[in-house]
Formats: sequence, structure tokens, C-alpha cells
Amino acid sequence: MFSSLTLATVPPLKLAYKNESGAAHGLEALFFRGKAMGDAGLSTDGLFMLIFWFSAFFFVLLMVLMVYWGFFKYRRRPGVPAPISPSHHPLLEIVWTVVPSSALLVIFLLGLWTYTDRHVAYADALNLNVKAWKWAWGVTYPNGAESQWKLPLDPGSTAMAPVFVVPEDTNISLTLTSQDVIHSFWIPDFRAKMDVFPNRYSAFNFRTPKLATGVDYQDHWIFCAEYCGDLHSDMAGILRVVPYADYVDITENQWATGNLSPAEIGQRVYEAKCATCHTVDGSPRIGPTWKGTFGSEVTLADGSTVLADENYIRESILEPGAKIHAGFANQMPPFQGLLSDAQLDGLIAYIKSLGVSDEPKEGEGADDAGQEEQEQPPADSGEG
Ligand code: HEC
Ligand SMILES: [Cu+2]
Repeated sequence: MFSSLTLATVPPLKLAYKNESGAAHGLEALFFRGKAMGDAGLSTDGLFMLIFWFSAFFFVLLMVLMVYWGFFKYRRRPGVPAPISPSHHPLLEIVWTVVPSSALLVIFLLGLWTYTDRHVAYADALNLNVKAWKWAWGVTYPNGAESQWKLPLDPGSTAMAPVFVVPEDTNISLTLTSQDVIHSFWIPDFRAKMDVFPNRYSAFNFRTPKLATGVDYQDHWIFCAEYCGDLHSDMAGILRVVPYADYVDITENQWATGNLSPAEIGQRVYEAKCATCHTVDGSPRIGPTWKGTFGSEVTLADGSTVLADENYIRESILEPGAKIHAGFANQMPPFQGLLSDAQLDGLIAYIKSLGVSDEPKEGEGADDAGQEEQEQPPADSGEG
């Protein structure tokens, strides 16, 4: 329909951890998928390895001493009375208290520093707003632009991950919130993870790496690390580090919504926020398809019917629980307060354009597309 927007030409996935410079070796390859990116990532891995070696050292030491003393040196032998152990040895007791506690204090301080590094915002950071919902991520750029790029989660998969561009060698501050349940924003390459809550903001910071010479962009996976329902495992994104000039070009010229028609704005919002649950081709997903919705008679869960006009669409978006489409669960997160007026009007215009154009309406008899209300599984038994 708006073919200019079907961006068939999103540059393909180039994962940083598969590069020579991102590849992991030795123990790193055993514990981590690839080398950590950025100072905070490196110090997190360093701390992990420190704790690992600390634990390994004491594990081996204690086991060897235990076996030696227990099985050999102080073994009970017939005719030899058990020696009486001293009741106190102040020096020994001080040593075995102070030495391990100071080691723990060192681990605590290193952990605290690594943590505050990520949580105290940089003065000069690029601020991005991250929104989570079932089951996708959205990033809003300072100029209001949102990502228009998606790539398949796996080669050939129909599940899509949005691509978020960020400039190289830059401090990034994220403000995160969820519009439904708890999610967790995780960039494994940066060893960075932050819970995302409804009705509350969380934040964290990281610095993007500098691209090696000759590398035009580099991708890092974003995952949801908090189990959040059916399509949790598809809730991914791609953080694409690009040169600053490309960042400006993409967010200012390619993704900004400046002179789009309402229906085009609506289509963009659909791609970014609604496509996980709604289709525009007539097939139901988690929610009903939008094809032929506008102007149709919708049967509700309580058996009554309602005309799908602007007001019904608007209410269904802002307050989905108010009227439930028969045969579907009340699974849609409310978008009240989360869409601008332009986005809401755009969505209505877009849905309208899908129904009014070529769909025969109820009562016009006709082909199977017009029957989709009756065909959505689980079968609409409330029908008639
Ligand atoms: C988590 C899945 C999910 C997401 C994301 C989602 N929806 Fe829904 N939507 C549903 C379900 C399930 C229903 C049917 C139940 C109901 O009526 O609330 C529905 C119903 C609707 C309806 C009523 C359609 C009809 O035929 O009755 C509209 C309109 C709608 N959604 C718009 C949107 C818009 C716009 C967005 C994106 C901004 C969106 N939805 C995102 C799951 C979702
Ligand atoms: Cu999630």
C-alpha cells in the first residue's frame, strides 16, 4: 500500500561478537559468547573472572586441607586417644576473620564501582527513551523519530527485531519504562541489563564502542531477560552502532515523521507497536486482523455487537479491556497516554484505509475475506 515504506533494503545483520575483534578466546569463550564491549563491560567481565578465580582458589585449598587433615593426619587410629583441641587461638581467629572479610570487601567495592558507573548519568549523554510492551521494544529518539527498520530474528524467520541506530564512541543514557508487565532490557555484548517496570522509570548508561577503521556499522543483540509471556523469546532488538553522520542521516531524514500522511504515520506505528499481535492481511494473530475491520460489525465477548467506527477503534486502542472482541483474550496492553494525537489519528486513518479500500462489508455477501469475523480461531461460537 505505502510501498515507499516497505524498507526491503535494511542493511543486513553484522554481529560484533562474530568479528575478529569481538571474538572470544580461552576462558572468555567458555563463559561468554564474545568479548565484552566498552569499559563497563570489560570491568564486569574482569570482576566475574576475579570472583571465579577467588572461589576456585579457596575451593581447592579447602578441599585439599580437608582431605589431608581428615583422612590422613588426624585419622582416628585404634589405641590412640583423640587429641584435645585448644579452646581458643586469638591470632588464628583474627586471621581467619580479617583475611576473608577484606577479600569480600574488595569484591563489594569493585562491584559497587562497576554498578555506579552504569547508573550515574553522563553529563553529555545522548538520551533515548526505551519502551517495552508485550512483546517488543521501542526507542524514541530526541527528535521524536522511531525506528523504521526490522530484520528477521533468525534467517528465514517471520519474527522480526527492530533495529535501533546509535552513534559510535558516544555516551548513551537510557530511560526505560514498560506499559504492561516487567521486562528486562539486556545487551549481552555490553554486559548490561536493567529491569523495566510499568508505572515507573529505570535508567542505565553505557558507552558505544568506536568502530574499527573500514567497519561501517556493527550490531549487538538486545533481549528481554524477564519472562513476560507467550512471545517473550521473540522480544528482541538490534542495537546498531554507526558513524555519527549516518546516525544523523537515519534519524533525521529516514525515520522522522515530518511530512507523512496520517495513514503513513499510522502504518509506522503499526509496524513498531502493533504488528506483534495484529496483521493487516486477514489472518488473526494474538489479536484480530485489521483487514476489513473498519465499518464492520464486531461481535463482542458478551454476545452483543458494535459497529467498528472511529470511536470503537479509538476506545479499543486506549482502553482495550472496555470491549473485548469475541474469541480473543483480553491481552492487549492499554495505549492510553502512550501515543501522541498524531499517532492515534494516524492509526485510525491506517485501519480505515485497510477496510474501506477493497473489503466487502458484512451483508454484501461475497468472498472469504469478508467472512473473517466468523473464521477467526478459536471459532467465534458467540456468532448467531
Ligand atoms: C499483546 C498483543 C497486542 C498488541 C501489542 C496490540 N494489540 Fe490490539 N488487540 C489485541 C487483542 C488480543 C485484541 C482483541 C481483544 C480486545 O478486543 O481487547 C485486540 C483488539 C484491538 C482492536 C479492536 C479490533 C477488533 O476487531 O475488535 C483494535 C482497534 C486494536 N487492538 C488496535 C491496536 C493498536 C492500534 C495497537 C498498537 C498501538 C495494538 N492493538 C497492539 C492484542 C494486541
Ligand atoms: Cu519481555
